Amino acid sequence: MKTYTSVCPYDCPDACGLVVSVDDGRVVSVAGDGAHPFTRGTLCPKMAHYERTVHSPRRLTTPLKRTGPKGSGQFAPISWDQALAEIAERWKAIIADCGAEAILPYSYAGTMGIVQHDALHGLFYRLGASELDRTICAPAKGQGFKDVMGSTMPTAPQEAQDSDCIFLWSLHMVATNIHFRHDVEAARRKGAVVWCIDTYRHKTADLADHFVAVRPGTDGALVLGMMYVLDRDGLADEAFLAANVLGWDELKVQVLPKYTPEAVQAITGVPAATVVALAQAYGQARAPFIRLGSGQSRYRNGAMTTRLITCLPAVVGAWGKKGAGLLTSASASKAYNKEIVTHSDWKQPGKRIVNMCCLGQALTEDDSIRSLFVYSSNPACTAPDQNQVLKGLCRDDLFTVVHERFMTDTARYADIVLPATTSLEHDDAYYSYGNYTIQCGYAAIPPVGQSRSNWRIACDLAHALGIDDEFYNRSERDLVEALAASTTKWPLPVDRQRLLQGLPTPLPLPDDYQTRFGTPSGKIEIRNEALAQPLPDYMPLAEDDGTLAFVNGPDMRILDSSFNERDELTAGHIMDLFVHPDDAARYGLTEGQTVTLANERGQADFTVVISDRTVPGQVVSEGVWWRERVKGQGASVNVLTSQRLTDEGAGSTFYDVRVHLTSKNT
Ligand SMILES: Nc1nc2c(c(=O)[nH]1)N[C@H]1C(S)=C(S)[C@@H](COP(=O)(O)OP(=O)(O)OC[C@H]3O[C@@H](n4cnc5c(=O)[nH]c(N)nc54)[C@H](O)[C@@H]3O)O[C@H]1N2
Ligand SMILES: Nc1nc2c(c(=O)[nH]1)N[C@H]1C(S)=C(S)[C@@H](COP(=O)(O)OP(=O)(O)OC[C@H]3O[C@@H](n4cnc5c(=O)[nH]c(N)nc54)[C@H](O)[C@@H]3O)O[C@H]1N2
Ligand code: SF4
Ligand SMILES: [Mo]
Repeated sequence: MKTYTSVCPYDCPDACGLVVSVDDGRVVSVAGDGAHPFTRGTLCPKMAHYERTVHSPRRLTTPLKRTGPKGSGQFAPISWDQALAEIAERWKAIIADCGAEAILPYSYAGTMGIVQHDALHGLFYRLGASELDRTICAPAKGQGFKDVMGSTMPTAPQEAQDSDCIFLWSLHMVATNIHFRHDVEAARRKGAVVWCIDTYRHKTADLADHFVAVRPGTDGALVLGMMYVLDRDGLADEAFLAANVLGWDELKVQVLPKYTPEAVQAITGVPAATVVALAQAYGQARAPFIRLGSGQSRYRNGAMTTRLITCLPAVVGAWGKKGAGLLTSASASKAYNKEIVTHSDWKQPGKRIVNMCCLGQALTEDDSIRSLFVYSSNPACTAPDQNQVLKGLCRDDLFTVVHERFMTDTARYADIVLPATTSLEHDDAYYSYGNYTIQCGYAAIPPVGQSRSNWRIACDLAHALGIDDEFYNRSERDLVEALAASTTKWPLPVDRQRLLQGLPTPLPLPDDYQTRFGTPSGKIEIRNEALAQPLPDYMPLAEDDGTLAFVNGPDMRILDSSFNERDELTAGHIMDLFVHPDDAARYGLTEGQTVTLANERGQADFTVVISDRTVPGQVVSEGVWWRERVKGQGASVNVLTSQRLTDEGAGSTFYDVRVHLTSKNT
């Protein structure tokens, strides 16, 4: 038995350190690394048995060619040589016929490792293919923070240990950021109070001292109500504001008067007294710490909402105080020079750019995309407007290649499926977007079956297409070493030896990282002259058709659609729907019955769970499930979500959904 340190590759802010035990070429167990500054020795339920994913009987082990209709899942094994030759031949013909923009790559963060994540970018730039705008997660949140703080680094999570008041804002911590709980509990032991602000009372809310239920998409108004009270009650830090912040005086005069607690109650559904209590808790805290999740930003007003929340620490002068701050996403990726892998110098100007949230439109509005290459992502399940995406994937004139570890919803529509390695079968350099740690992970076992890594595929395809560049002779290990060497650009020295040894490596933070503001003015910009709307204000959402708001939050057992391969994790309830007792009475629903949610995009069936975890007028379902796991027509939550984009950042609006409910027996 041998043990290796490694990194969790998934799209999760924790980026945990792993200790992997290997016996005779097989992974036998995976544990949390006690030496990792954020993992602190524990893993989430998904990764505690990562070996069941790595050695799953569902792993794809050979290239496959479709033998039945698209979506049927009927394939026959072929050799790698056949698969690569066929892809090269088809692409050459498409390029000759309609130009390389007829090829669209589609990928996201199936693995967060930089080498594998970006491995194919250069190849598609070089070909002159259409480019993908990778916006599905939370670009509006990033933009909203940047609008106020510029390049200022968000606060490190461990700082919260010294906070006396922590706000878990739009964050289902127990599901999506479980190791932050260590910091929250450490603060609590010293007397900190915890508030949770969300649309429904999930298991994270159960851990908080106070829960505030806000109407979907209205947090901007809630923040303005808090600022109204902070100003009214003399809780704003006027000295800090005068010295460090632009625009507070204008905001006070031009915007805040509209947001009395009563007016905010009408918009947000938060009782006026709670608006006041929340503001006072924030304003009176010695060191208030906000951990902001992404849900609030996935609306048509999402960037504006984040922008308003980002103003709060400035109003009370929280920046630079021990224990205080705001963590949206950590800036650890800045430690590396990603260009070593990405090769954006190969980009060709003027190429078509497809927003990944609009894949359905891109594939169906005309037939100009003739080939789709999907890797590290499962858009048939996770992209919005599932019915339109599936319609596009059904096109007979679309040549689809999917590089995957499992027969996902998307792989079922492929003409050719290529088997992919897991993170324990390839090398990579990782960073966290929820804490300031970086780490390298190296192959601990040989590839399962004939699977090949993204980097290997990039090299194979380059050679098959006759692209002769030295870049494609480099090894993964070589790229990892180059990335590790590039960390010299981090403001303080990084322990590169530790990093190359595959050990969790903390990024040291400058003493003034919370007080040197990375904006053009050098000040916090509540008023940002560069924006179309220089002063922030709440943007109401236009009312859509639909009687109920539909919140489709994360599930603890899976991660986006990853881990659906694990029967033991997905055996319990899926597609449950929290319905408030008042709505259950209104619709005459009983516990456990099937209901249909529908809107202009599609319909899906759910099992009713009557619960006061949600509020009247809002239904909630957790998890993005593979279609094969969903009863009936295989319609999962994304038949209901929309391809509309956010106000800034062109991001997804997964939570900005309204639906009608019908019960099967009425
Ligand atoms: N177990 C598990 N872990 C995950 C994931 C997963 O699916 N499952 N997904 C991974 C990915 S890709 C990401 S980006 C992160 C996301 O991690 P988070 O940011 O925690 O998750 P989100 O899905 O963005 O939603 C967070 C919360 O926002 C709430 N919310 C929705 N609308 C509003 C609103 O208008 N106001 C407020 N205050 N709250 C609102 C939702 O109810 C939800 O509880 O998690 C990662 N980790
Ligand atoms: N309704 C609803 N939909 C959502 C969300 C939501 O909250 N609600 N969340 C959204 C968010 S935040 C995100 S980020 C997206 C994510 O959506 P996706 O990008 O589709 O992410 P996953 O579902 O995790 O699928 C990743 C796939 O990559 C594969 N994979 C893993 N490692 C590798 C590798 O090394 N190589 C290759 N080739 N493949 C690999 C995995 O097997 C898996 O099938 O989903 C979005 N969809
Ligand atoms: S908490 Fe997140 S980073 Fe840690 S092991 Fe689980 S999925 Fe991976
Ligand atoms: Mo995400």
